[in-house]
Amino acid sequence: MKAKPDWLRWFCACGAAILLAVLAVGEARSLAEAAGSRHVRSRNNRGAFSSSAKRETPYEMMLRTRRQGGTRKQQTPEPLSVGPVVAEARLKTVPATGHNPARYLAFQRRDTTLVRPPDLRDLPADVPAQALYVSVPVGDRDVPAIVYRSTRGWRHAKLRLDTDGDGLLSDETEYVGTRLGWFRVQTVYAFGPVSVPPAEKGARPKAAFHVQCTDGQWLTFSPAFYREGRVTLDGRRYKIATIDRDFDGKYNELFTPPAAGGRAPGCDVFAIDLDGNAKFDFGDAGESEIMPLSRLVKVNGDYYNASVSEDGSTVEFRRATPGFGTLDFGGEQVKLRLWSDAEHLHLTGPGSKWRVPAGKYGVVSLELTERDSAGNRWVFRSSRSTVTAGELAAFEVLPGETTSFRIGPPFQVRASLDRRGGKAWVDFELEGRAGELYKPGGDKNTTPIPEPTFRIVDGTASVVDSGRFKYG
Ligand SMILES: [Ca+2]
Ligand SMILES: [Ca+2]
Ligand SMILES: [Ca+2]
Repeated sequence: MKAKPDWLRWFCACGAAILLAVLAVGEARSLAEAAGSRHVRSRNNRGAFSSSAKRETPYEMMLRTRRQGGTRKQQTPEPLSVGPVVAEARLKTVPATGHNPARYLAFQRRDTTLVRPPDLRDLPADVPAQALYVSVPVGDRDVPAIVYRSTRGWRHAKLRLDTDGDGLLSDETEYVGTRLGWFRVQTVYAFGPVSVPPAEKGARPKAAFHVQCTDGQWLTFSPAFYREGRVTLDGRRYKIATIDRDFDGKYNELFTPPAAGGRAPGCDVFAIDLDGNAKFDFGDAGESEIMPLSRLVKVNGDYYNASVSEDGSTVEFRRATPGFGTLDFGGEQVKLRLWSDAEHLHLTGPGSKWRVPAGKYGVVSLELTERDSAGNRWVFRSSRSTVTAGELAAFEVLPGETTSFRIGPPFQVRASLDRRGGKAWVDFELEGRAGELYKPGGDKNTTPIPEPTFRIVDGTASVVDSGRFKYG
């Protein structure tokens, strides 16, 4: 939603906008509450709960079992037992061009700003009065950079990074952008591959990544190289890949929930061509051949522990036997996609109880089906931010234990305001009992509910702006 330039006026009006937006979803919300009337738990009781040891860390569990004379310890299986190495793959470095596994989960994004970082002491001579600045994530460093359209010659789009942190750009490589697809809706320039030497000499190999700038609003960064090799498991050969997502020179950072976003697991990435079509196919969590790095890989029904070396050049496979716990969604009809440090899963069906490998999980997407008292069937889908909100964003399944959730209606309406790239965004979502978030739209008896409308009014009740919410 585009804001009027008078920010003070907008600020006064935004509160009214939220109220109107809340009213606009009144029907969906009241119906959702009706659908949830069979749930009698109060919000104070919302969220995850497990049987006896639900909140215990492994250390606390150990203390408790010791207090109980060690009997429990004997009954609780280990989260994972692994055998000897059955295969070792050696991987070589290959460029990330064309259809490659680094295109999907291994890119990072940063918004631009018009504010020049105080550390940048000089600028190239052809910088116009207004340029864009961005901090580039390289491992644990933020490298300042400038993007601008040159005031000279062909007025090329250019990029420079202060890779050595001395505040000077004159000593840095100049990257000239190539415009991608002139008929695109968005204006996208591609730069690079850009290389950044390690902060300390010899500490890590050079980081190298591709950069794209979209509409001058944001930049994305994806690895210029990844590692690829082959492994034979149970007599069958598989192509595999390891990807250093954050350019820190290490390839072995495991997934730890919560994820930063639905395409941002926040860890390094692993890929395996399970169907043998010579491509790493990307799909939803639990089905994709490109996945956040985890302890377990399921190949042809068997579990393996895949141990990636720090430099990504070798992967050791051991047969693994995970301990299993139970995931219980209280009889709700759900479709769940989860990332984990154990196994990535796609779970579906009524009954909603599953036996899953013990591990730390985060829900990436959720679809919930409810029926109201009139027999209408409602389908609610998680919003993009569900991976970072509520109890489902990060939880643990312990071996031999049950982790339970009570989700869905009655919903609360959660509104937010954000200001990005010179625009103001008003957003709202429906929050279920475990703090999980849904798009306010949905399906009622297979018919999509239109996105709610909004109006912004100022202090004199005059309409400043109006429109309809849109959800991707
Ligand atoms: Ca410099
Ligand atoms: Ca890494
Ligand atoms: Ca494949």
